[in-house]
Amino acid sequence: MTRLTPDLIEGVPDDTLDLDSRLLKMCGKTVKQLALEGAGVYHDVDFSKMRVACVPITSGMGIIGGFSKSVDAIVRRLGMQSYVTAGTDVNGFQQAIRDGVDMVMMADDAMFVAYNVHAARSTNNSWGTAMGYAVALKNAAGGIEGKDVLVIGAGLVGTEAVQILKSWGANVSVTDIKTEKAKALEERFGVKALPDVEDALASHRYILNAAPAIFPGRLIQEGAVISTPGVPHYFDEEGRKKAKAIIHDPLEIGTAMMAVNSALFSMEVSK
Ligand code: 2YJ
Repeated sequence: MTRLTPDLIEGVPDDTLDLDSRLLKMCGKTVKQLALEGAGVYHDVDFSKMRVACVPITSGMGIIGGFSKSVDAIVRRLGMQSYVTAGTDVNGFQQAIRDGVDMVMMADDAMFVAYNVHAARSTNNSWGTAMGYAVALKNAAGGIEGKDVLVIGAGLVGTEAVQILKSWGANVSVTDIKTEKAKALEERFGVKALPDVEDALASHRYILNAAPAIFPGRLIQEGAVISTPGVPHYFDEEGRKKAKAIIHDPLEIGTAMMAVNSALFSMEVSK
């Protein structure tokens, strides 16, 4: 899993309008609407009674400046109540439980979860990112059933994305610079493993990029729709001109998807 850096998430607490207006243009939906759809809900939900604690975690490579604050801002924008605990790690978790929160958000280097206290269930960021970006791709592509979709990267997010897109009836191909990883997904899920990342990219219009890769514009198809959680994020001028949509943000789509999905575990909401 790629580690976020403070400069990557610097703008997160303030830039929701920009992300929502970009998503509205590309997908016709806001972050909250995409997250609800990813959780199987097609109407607005009032989350104002959901109380969330974001716990900074010092283990491994330690605190990422601005991370908990950004998660807190994302959760608030969904209409939930949220705060960052004063204590870190187990101490912060204990504080959250003592305060009687409904959900705890916390991340170390390998795992980022939204834990619903009442349901004793969590949603992790790999699934949240894959689902959030798959829903965005589906909307930007005007439906995904029967379409050829390429997943780049056969890691945690890519593996989730392959399963999600396949379950929606897309013709899924997967590619990874480690060809054996793509091959393993071919065997597990009956998707197609493509050995050459560049050829795979050049031959697809609908792409979910779950790899830390930078793609030259010459390989991008005219009118391509690219849903791309991967960091670093960079597309050259040619790529930006040719693509119909490039969907990316450093943290918000995956985090909103996790928070909404876990919140719904303990809410009575019609589907
Ligand atoms: O609490 C903190 O500040 C840190 N322990 C946060 C660590 C955040 N985790 C990561 O950066 C993960 N490696 C990746 C998160 C995936 C976001 N798409």
